[in-house]
Amino acid sequence: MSNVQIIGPAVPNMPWQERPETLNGAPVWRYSENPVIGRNPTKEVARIFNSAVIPYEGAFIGVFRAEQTNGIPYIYLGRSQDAVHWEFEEEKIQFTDAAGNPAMPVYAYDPRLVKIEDTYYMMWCQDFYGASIGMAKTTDFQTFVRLDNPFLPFNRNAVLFPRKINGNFVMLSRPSDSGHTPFGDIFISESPDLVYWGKHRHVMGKSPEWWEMVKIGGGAAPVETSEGWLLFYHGVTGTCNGYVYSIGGAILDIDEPSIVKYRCENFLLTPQEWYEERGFVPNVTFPCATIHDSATGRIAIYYGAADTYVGLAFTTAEDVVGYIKGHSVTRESDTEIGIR
Ligand code: BMA
Repeated sequence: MSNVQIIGPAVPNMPWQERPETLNGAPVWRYSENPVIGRNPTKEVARIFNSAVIPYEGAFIGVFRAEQTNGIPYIYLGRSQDAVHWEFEEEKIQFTDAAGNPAMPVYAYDPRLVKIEDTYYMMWCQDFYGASIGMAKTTDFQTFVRLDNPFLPFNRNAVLFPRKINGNFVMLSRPSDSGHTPFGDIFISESPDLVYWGKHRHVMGKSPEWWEMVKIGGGAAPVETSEGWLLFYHGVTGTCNGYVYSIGGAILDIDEPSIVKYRCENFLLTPQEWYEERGFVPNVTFPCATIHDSATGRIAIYYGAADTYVGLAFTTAEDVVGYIKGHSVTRESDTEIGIR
């Protein structure tokens, strides 16, 4: 019996490969058949990456950042029996307003997907007089109804927690500029109704660790565990040849998630395979979702690779929480409540 429990449903059909015997560094290992989504996945899409998947009706469904052949990103729906082989709809997701009228964003990228009670919520980055967060809900993956944009521009990397905390919806986000933002910390906001957002708090910032010196941003929706909220996020460093995006790990307090309990000083995964180092944007590993099984503690991390592919990596709650705790370095800006 594992010492670290995942709190949530069992997903016995989730994808899985055993940990290889030779693994140096963090206990996160790549799927041997990566990338799971290659180039030109459908007629009018050149690349799919930075995408979110979730168990659905005994199989899996996902919302995929698809760079169309005209270069504009939108979100496409995909379905899979095994969460490895995906079939995509040929037409992008059509959003409507509450009255059912078309309400398409100008563009949409980096979606996340979270189920709260019986509703699935998507968040993504879109134009709102500059880069900001869009949001929609669905119960059947047929109709997608836009919600009000939760935050003012500029903002990216919004991730809703998979349940209310102290009675409110809770969302991470990363205030930014409208370009290739050279700064950025993770903040948290609360809402009683997904319309009015407030009680903003700072969660954690870029750190002196060299792999996350420039900016960080929320990644997969936090996983509820017996140790707190397990957060896979991205950390960015700058080089003479541009940014490098790695995957980091932290554990947030279960009732006050603006408090970081543990934060791993090492990256959990950094670009090293051809599909992470070579593509539209080289050297990017960008986590957007996990599938996890409470019965076994297994976790599959879905990450965008080089703004071109989707990769899959595995860990267990026990392994990764142990590693994060064993290599934790927190600073005052992590452990404080986050108000100034
Ligand atoms: C960020 C976002 C991500 C992208 C990354 C690297 O600003 O646009 O979608 O993966 O840059 O290009």
